[in-house]
Amino acid sequence: MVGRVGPGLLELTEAHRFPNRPVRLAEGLRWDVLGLYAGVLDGLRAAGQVDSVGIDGWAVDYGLLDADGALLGNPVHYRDARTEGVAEKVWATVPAAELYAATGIQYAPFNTLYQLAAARSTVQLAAAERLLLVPDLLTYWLTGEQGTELTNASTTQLVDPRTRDWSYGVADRLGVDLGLFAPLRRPGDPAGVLRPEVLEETGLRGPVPVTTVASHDTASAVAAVPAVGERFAYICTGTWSLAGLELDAPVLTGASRAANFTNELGLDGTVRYLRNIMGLWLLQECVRAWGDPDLGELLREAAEVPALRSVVDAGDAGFLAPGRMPERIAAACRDSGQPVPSTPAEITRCVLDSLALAHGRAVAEARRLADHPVDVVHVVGGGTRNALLCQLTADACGLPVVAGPTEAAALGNVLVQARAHGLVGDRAGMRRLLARTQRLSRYEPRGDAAAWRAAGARLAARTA
Ligand code: LRH
Repeated sequence: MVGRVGPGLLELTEAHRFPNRPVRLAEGLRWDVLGLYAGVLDGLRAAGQVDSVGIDGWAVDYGLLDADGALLGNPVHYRDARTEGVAEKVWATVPAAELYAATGIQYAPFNTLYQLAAARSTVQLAAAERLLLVPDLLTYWLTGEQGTELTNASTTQLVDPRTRDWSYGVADRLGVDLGLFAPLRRPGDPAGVLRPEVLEETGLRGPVPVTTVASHDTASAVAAVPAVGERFAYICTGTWSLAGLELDAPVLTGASRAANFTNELGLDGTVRYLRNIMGLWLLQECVRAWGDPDLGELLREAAEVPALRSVVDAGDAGFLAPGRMPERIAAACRDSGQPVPSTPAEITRCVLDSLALAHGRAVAEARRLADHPVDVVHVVGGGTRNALLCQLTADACGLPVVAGPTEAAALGNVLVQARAHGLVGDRAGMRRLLARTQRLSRYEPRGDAAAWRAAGARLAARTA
């Protein structure tokens, strides 16, 4: 994505798009990270001369390097089964409540901390001198320089959200060698320049600076929420839905832990207080199983299916792994004594109702747990293209939804680079520029908030 930024100007154009296809090997689910790097180089070639480059990507996963800086094996996908049952073993050393009090990070089986515990006795980890999170790994290949960007580092569950530094106590008790990680760097910090070999391959003229951005894609997306003031909630929709608030300080209470809210770090030391919801992954996996039918038509048919007939718990980690998603959704409805959706339109409606319900519950609980007022819900990311999901989300939240921008992560990435180069002002200034320049749609809540509350209560009772 190429951004152009100036006074009253914020434009994004797509230079090149490439798929990110995980590969299932005998040893498990792996990322094709060399394919991704090749895609990045193709993207730079297509982009042409640029003033700065920044990389963001998904959280928690990493590559290991040996003493020569060579990659050891293919990075493991967070949906891989290796972390099953690992958290319980970690909690035997540091109880879950203490981990939450120290790191503020929600329980998810794939947090880097649990991945490292799962890898403990592997040859690769023993041989590793360095661990780089995926965006930091790509940045390293572009520049030859290593660092650990803070917003993404927070998703390892090894960072203290109060000091915004490593949680030395947790690492020590769990035997995690923090020396594996490169020094922390923050959004806006320089990250080096494109290596001569990269310039040669892409045809760019050096020097081209690489700038540290909020390298966790969700942190970049939250930075690009076009909110005015502070009384807003956001939902970053894509493969995941990340629903919550931007706060100045973490919420580390027992109630917050019980509700499985996370305190990830955002731009400028803010806290992203949010909950992970399975997101459009549920639909993507169904669509894959159905052989990629026309999505527009499927959504039109789903809009005709009566609302809230059956809902599943879109926060359930049981939906994490790929495969057989329509059957798994139907089984979840059957097991909870609800009508079983069978046609693609019925299953799609069940997924969208379930997502909207989970969005509504997350926003309501975040408001309550953080004691933070919310007048409007900003929906950003790929899900903004799905008008039915946006409308249902407004209905379930009982609040207006402002949808857009779609490419929020890319815009947040570009704006942080632009700010580092003196082109835009502070966070509020970035948001004003977004609100002025991006196409946004507004959805008003339609009546029956009580029906959504009742559906939520029914689901909670059935899945208890
Ligand atoms: C979204 C995301 C999310 C993480 C998940 C692993 O792309 O970064 O914030 O929880 O991937």
